[in-house]
Amino acid sequence: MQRRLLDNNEIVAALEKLPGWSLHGRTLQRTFVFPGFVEAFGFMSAVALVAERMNHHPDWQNAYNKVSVTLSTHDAGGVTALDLELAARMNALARP
Ligand code: H2B
Repeated sequence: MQRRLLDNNEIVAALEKLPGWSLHGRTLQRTFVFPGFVEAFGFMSAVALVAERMNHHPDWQNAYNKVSVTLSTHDAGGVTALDLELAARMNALARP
């Protein structure tokens, strides 16, 4: 069940394989830093297509070359496997 709320132990274990991400309350957060605005916006565009396909969308903010992301499953009220999956895909897309 992809939308089952994960407990903190499960999340902390999964974060070992998700560099840059950390648990903040009931969300996962990471700030990605790029050389400039175009790279940051390109990343957001690539993630948007993945998120739409997953029907699972990030809460995020862009400031020039930085993209600050908060992930949670709103319908479940916390972190689920969908957030871990989207975090992993974002990490893969952010690699040069
Ligand atoms: N994204 C996130 N992050 N959490 C959700 O619970 C969620 C979503 N629900 N994208 C989806 C869309 C839902 O609102 C639609 C109706 O399926």
